[in-house]
Parts: sequence; structure tokens; C-alpha cells
Amino acid sequence: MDLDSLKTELESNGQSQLLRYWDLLDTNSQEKLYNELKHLEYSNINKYFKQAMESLNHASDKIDDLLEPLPATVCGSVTRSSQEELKEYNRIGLEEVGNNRVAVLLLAGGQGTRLGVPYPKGMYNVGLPSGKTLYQLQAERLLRLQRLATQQTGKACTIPWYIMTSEHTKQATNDYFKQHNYFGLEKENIILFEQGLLPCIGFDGKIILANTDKVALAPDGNGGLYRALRKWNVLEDMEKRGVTNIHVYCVDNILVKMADPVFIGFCRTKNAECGAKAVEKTVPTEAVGVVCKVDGRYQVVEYSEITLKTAELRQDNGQLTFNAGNICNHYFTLDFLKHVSQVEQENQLKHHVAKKKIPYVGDDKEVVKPTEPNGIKMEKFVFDVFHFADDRSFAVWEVLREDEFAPLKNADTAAKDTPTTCREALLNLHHRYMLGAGSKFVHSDGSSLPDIPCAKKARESGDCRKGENDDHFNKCEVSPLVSYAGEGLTELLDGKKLVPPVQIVMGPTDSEPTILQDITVNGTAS
Ligand code: UD2
Repeated sequence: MDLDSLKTELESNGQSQLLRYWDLLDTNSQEKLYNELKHLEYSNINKYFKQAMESLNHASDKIDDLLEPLPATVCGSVTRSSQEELKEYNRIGLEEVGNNRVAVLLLAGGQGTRLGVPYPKGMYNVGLPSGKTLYQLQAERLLRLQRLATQQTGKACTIPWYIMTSEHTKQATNDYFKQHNYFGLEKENIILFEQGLLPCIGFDGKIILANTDKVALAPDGNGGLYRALRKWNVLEDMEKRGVTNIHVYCVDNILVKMADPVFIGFCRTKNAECGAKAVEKTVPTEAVGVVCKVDGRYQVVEYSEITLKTAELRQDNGQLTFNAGNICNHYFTLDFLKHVSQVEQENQLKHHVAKKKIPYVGDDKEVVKPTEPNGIKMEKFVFDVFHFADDRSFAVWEVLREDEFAPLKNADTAAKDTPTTCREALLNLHHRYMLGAGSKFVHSDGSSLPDIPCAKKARESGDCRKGENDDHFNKCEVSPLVSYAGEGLTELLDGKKLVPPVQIVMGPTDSEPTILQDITVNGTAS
């Protein structure tokens, strides 16, 4: 340990408080703290802090005048495309998958503070009949998609799954996949790498100590991706495997269509290097970021960055002018990722700042949990690289919220984005898949259940007509190993009368799916 040079460095950067408890620590703790401190880049951190405080001071400045809606030329939409176009996008995407040119990259380094569980969010079980966690659903979607691509191309293929973790999630994620035998995927095709951390800083610019021997560190945001790609040579690994298309997504969307061939096919048709999936924002005050242009460059703008007047602007057809709600589903070519991950480009991504209540060690060496914000966390955002795309290389694909977006952000005590809303969204979708495949839902005496569920409010107030409050649409689950996006079910379900709850199940090595029902019509097999 070269304590003297560390002391000098800390002094010259105004961070000597980090050694405040040094003399009270035993040798082990001293070593631990020393190792943490010697890796921090103090002059950079001080620079980031200065920029962060400037941006906080300008947080109320609005950027309305710089905003432009997306040009129609970069946009496409599931609802405005013909069946032929959708089929063609799907074919192109499957061709890419089938030729091993597609990888998925999961952003899973977040701390999941709002959900409040001590383990990574991907391990969360929202209470589906199958009990599957977010990670299991995702793994099975990949397996199914590989099979679909193989059916099209006649060749075996692999979709490598890159997972960005952080200090908080790496070990648990690793152990979880191992414990579950990688859910039928090959171990070498699940590649974990770790994003960086940045210290939390008090409003006075001093780095906060979380404990006498520990700096308060937090992940550097999902935009820490680009630095991490460089550090762990991830792009080299992709190149070696022949990957050219990368689908980046966040862990908490239970409906996520990983490596979605339609999205990939659309982006490739547009010759895009960088793309975003979006859902239509319908209410001006909905707190989602929108994909748009700012000062001529593509960007995601938070609702808080513009005035209500701009958020309320509508086009002639009544749609909001800024309506492309970001759902953290991005497409990149390998070349684009190589470009933006270079030091020169990555350094241009600014840190976003959040005021936080950061636990710190007090004078009596006890950890204090503040009740008011006492400092900041700094994060880069994954979508800030849109800035490097232009009209020729950018594409936005609008999808249906009810088919593709239901994020898990909060515990069930909240009204929105909870385990319950996620579970209902997935089961609702699967109910529609089953109906689409030609099955009918009935009571055990064979009488019909309605196709369209009674609205939740009406159910709660007892306003539903008789037979409509059975909640059956909320009890149908299809294993992703059977169907990726509703396909492949007709043969199994067409003309079948099903009594909910129903599960269509299949194991990773099974060749045929099975219909599981607690009760069948009049006690006979369906
Ligand atoms: C994200 C998007 C937001 C919207 C929303 C939809 C960003 C910056 N914001 O907001 O625009 O699309 O999702 O659900 O993308 N993560 C890391 N490392 C970190 C922090 C986060 O990997 O340091 C991951 C996290 O595990 C998750 C994803 O990034 O998978 C999104 O993080 P979040 O849930 O904190 O983002 P949120 O909801 O504020």
C-alpha cells in the first residue's frame, strides 16, 4: 500500500475526508478501503460533479424551442403496416437470427430500489400460474426463437445473451442461472459482464463514505454500458461469433420480445444502425420519456424537461405531437456500438443527476439513513447515443403497449407497474393468443364465457353481466417454449373448449406441448 501517494492525491482533489476513519480501522479494513480508493479517478469525478451541479441548477430550464417531432421517414408501426409487410420484416429478422447474426443484451445492473427486493429483478416471480420468473420467461423466449429461426433456415443457431450486471447483481445472477441449469440454454452463450460504479457525492462536492471502510458507490447508469463493453471486450466476442445486430432491453418488461424478428427486420429494411421501440403516449402528463429530435439530434426527452403546453401539442389527426414513448428496447448494429463505445464518443455522453437520500457514516461511526436528500448520484443513459445517429441511420418502431410493454417497477402497494399489473398483462396477452388460435373459453357446464373481459372497474363495482366476472382471461398461460408471439397454437387449440385456468406447458426437451386444465367441460377431456 502506498498510503502517502494516496493521501497526496486525495488532498490535491479535496477528498481527504475519505481517510477520516483510517487510524481506527484494522489492517483488513484498511486494505479494503485502500483498494477502493486507489481505483477512483478523482479529477474526473470532480469534473462530473461540477457538470452535474450545473445541470441541476438549470433543471427548470425547458427545451421546448429545440424540440422537433420524429420525421415520418424514420417511423414505422405495427398497426400501420400491412400483414405482408409484417411477415416480410419477420422473415428478414428470422433470417438474421438463423444465421447467428443476432445477440440480445440485457441491462440488469440496476438496484431495483423501487421494487424493494434484495435480489436481482430478473429473479422476481410475479405469481404466474407456472411460477416462472422474469429470467425464466426470457430464457424460454430465446429457446423458442432459436427453434423458429431454425425452422426457417434449416440451420441450428444461437442467440447469445449478454447480461450487464453490477456489483449488486452479478453474483446472484450468476448463481441463479447456474442453479437452474441455464434454463436449457448453453452456459457459454450466456455472457455476464459488469458495469462500473461511481461514488455518491454530497452537495458540498465531497465523496460520501457509506461506512468507515467503504465508499458510497452506485452503478453508473444503464449508459455505463458503453464503457463496460469496452472494458470487458464484449464487442470483440460478438464479432468473433459473427453477430451484427444487437437488441438491447431492460430487465423488467415482462412482455419483452427478445431479439424480436419483426423489429430487427424493420430496422434492417430501413438500413438503420440505431433504433428504438416505442409505445404511443396518449396522455400528455404520462411520465415517460419521448423519442424525438432536439436541436436536430435524436434524443429521449423526459416530460419534466418540457412545458405542459408542448407536451399537450397534437397533430391534425388528434395524436400527441411528441408521442413516441420510450420503452428501453433498442436496436444497434455492431458497427454503431463499436463507434459509440470509443473513449472519444463515450466521453461525450453527459451524466444525468438525481438528488438522493444516501446513507453515510456519522461522527459516532454509526450509519445514518437521511430523511432528506443529502447528495447526488450520477448516471449515464443508454439512449443518449441516439445523438450519434442521423435521419439515414435512425429508426423508430411503434408497437402496441398491451402486447409489448408491462414493466415491473414497484411493489404491489403502488397503483402502477407492479407484480399484479405485470401478471395481468401477460395472462391477458396469452388469453388473446389462445382465442386467436381458435379456442373458446367455457364454464365447466359448457356454457360460454365472453371473449372480451369485463373491465376491471365494472368487475369491482359488480356492474358486470352474469358470467362476465369470472376473471378467466387472467388465468391462461402459454409457455414461451410453445409460442414466442402467439404462433404455433392453432393446431393444438383450434375448436377446443377450455375451462380456465388453463396452461399450455412444455419442457425444454419436450417435442410436444400439453394442455393443462384443473377441470374440463362436463368432466370430459377437452
Ligand atoms: C427506463 C428508461 C425510460 C423508460 C423506462 C421504461 C432509461 C435511462 N430510462 O426508465 O426512458 O423507457 O425504462 O421501463 O433507460 N440499469 C442498469 N444499470 C444502471 C441502472 C439501470 O443496468 O445503473 C438497468 C436496469 O436494471 C433496468 C434498466 O436499466 O433493466 C432500466 O432502468 P430503470 O428501471 O432504473 O429505468 P427507468 O424505469 O427509470
